[in-house]
Amino acid sequence: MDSYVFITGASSGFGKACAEIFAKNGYNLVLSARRLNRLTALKEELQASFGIAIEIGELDVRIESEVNTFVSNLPEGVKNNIEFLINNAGLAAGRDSLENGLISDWDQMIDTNIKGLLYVSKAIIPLLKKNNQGHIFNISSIAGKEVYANGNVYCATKHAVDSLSKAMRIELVEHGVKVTNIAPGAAETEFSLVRFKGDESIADSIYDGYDALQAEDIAHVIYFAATQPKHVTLNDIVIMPTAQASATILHKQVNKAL
Ligand code: NDP
Ligand code: 8X3
Repeated sequence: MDSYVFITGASSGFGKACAEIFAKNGYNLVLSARRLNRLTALKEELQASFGIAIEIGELDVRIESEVNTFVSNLPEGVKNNIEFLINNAGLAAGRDSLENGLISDWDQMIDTNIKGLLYVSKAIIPLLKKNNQGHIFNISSIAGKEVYANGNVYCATKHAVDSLSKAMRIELVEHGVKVTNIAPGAAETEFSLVRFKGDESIADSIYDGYDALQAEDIAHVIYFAATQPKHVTLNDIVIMPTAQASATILHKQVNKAL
């Protein structure tokens, strides 16, 4: 297979699980994140298991020049064959009221979740348009559909992703490029550890008492959407743990955590 899947934030969680499922199915990969050591290990593992081609790069999506250099330095054979872009890199930083929130947290979320996604999309969209096909996955969140207490800026960034998915769909429909917005509920990755700045007990408590989504669940759904016939697009997918009814309503069983 010649097709490449370009994934941001492939060092952990959803991005890593997407790399694994596409690799298993014979797709080549372009993997990026800030933690290059993790990407190197993933590349070795996936190449050994599946014999696919993999490009990796240390990339902070907040830095436009890094994004442009990384994409323009890819070999022509890779650039011409990017079929899927998975705009996954993102984070929540903190969970405070606007009054108490840290501006550095807001900057990090806005710069990564919105501006980083835009920089990467701007660099990759011309490559997809040239081939009159392709498929962009934007990882939004249930926080892009609802707003919850102290979610303020994170929710705003994910609402922006939801809007940008709609905007991309309008701009790209005439070029045969599909756009799928993915809105997961609670998923057990490094997300909460990052949000709560390394506090494992708070992070773990987020997933206590119910079966949270796993990264592989999201990757399976993305792969399903990616492998529909050419004339079929799944535009917007909300994925929740069965125990979650809304952003804030979780049916937790006390015994389960014991
Ligand atoms: P993880 O923390 O496990 O993974 C986040 C990934 O994003 C890492 O690979 C990280 O790589 C990368 N990343 C963060 N900042 C940057 C940056 N500036 N430049 C490049 N890469 C960056 O969390 P998830 O897998 O859960 O998160 C993936 C996406 O899913 C995020 O956009 C998140 O908002 C969203 N999401 C998560 C949910 C959840 O409950 N887990 C639910 C709904 C949406 P590195 O640190 O190496 O750069
Ligand atoms: C992550 C899900 O509900 O913690 O986007 O915001 S939530």
